[in-house]
Amino acid sequence: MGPVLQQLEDAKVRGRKFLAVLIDPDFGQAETRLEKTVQNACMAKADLLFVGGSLLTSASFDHCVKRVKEIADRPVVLFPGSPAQMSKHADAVLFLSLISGRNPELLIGHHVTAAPTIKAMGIEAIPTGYMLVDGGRPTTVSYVSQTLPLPHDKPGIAAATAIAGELLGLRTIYMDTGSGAQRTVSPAMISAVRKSVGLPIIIGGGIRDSVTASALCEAGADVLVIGTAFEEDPEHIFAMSEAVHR
Ligand code: 1GP
Repeated sequence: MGPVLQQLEDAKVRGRKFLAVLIDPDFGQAETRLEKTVQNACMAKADLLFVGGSLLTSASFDHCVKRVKEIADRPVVLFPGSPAQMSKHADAVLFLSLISGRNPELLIGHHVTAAPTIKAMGIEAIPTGYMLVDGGRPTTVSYVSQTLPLPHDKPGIAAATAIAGELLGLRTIYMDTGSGAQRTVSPAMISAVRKSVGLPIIIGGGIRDSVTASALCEAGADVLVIGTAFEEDPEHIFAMSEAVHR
C-alpha cells in the first residue's frame, strides 16, 4: 500500500476526518491566486491537495501540479478528468473507475491509456470507485462523462454499487455530486454506504458551509473535497477546516 492510501486508512481507523482542497488548474491560471489558495490550505491545515477537473482547457496542467507541490507541505493528489491529466510532480493519483455509470471508457478504457504513464512516473495509484450522484442539475462531470448520476434519494443503489466496488478490489469510494452542485450527497446515502463497506469514503460536490461539512462527516464521510467554495472565498477554508477536524 502506498503512503497516501495508508494515511487515509490510518485516519479512518482513528476517526480523524480529512479535508481535501480541490485546485482546478483552469481556475488557478492566475498564479498568484493559485499560490494564495495553496498557502491558505496549508495554513488552515487541510490534509490533502487535489488537482484536476473534468473539463480542462489549461495547457499548463503539469506546471500547475509542480507549483502546488513546491508550495504545499502536504500530499498532492491528482483527481484526473482524463488520461492527459498526469504529472510526475504529484504524490498520488486517484485511479478512478466511474462505477455509477456504464461508460466503458470510464470503467476501463482510460485506465489502459493512462496505466503505462503512471507506472513510468512511479506515482502512487489509489484504486477508487467514483460514484456520480444527482446534485440537482447537470454538472460538467455528468455532461462530459455521458453517464446518468445515481438518484439522490436512492441510498440502496449507492450501497450496492459501493459493495461491488469493494468486492472488485477498489480501495476508496468517492461519491460526488459534481463541482458547483446545488446539493451535496445526502447524509442518508453516506450513512448507507458507510454501513456497507469498510473503505475510506470521499465526498465532494456543493459543500459550502461548516454545518453541512460536520453533518457529512458525522454520517460517515472520511474525506471532504471542496473546490468552488474556496474559489469564491479563499478565507472560507479556515472555518471549514475547523468543522471537518472538530
Ligand atoms: C468536484 O468534489 C469536487 O468534483 C468539489 O466540488 O467544487 O462543488 O466544491 P465543489
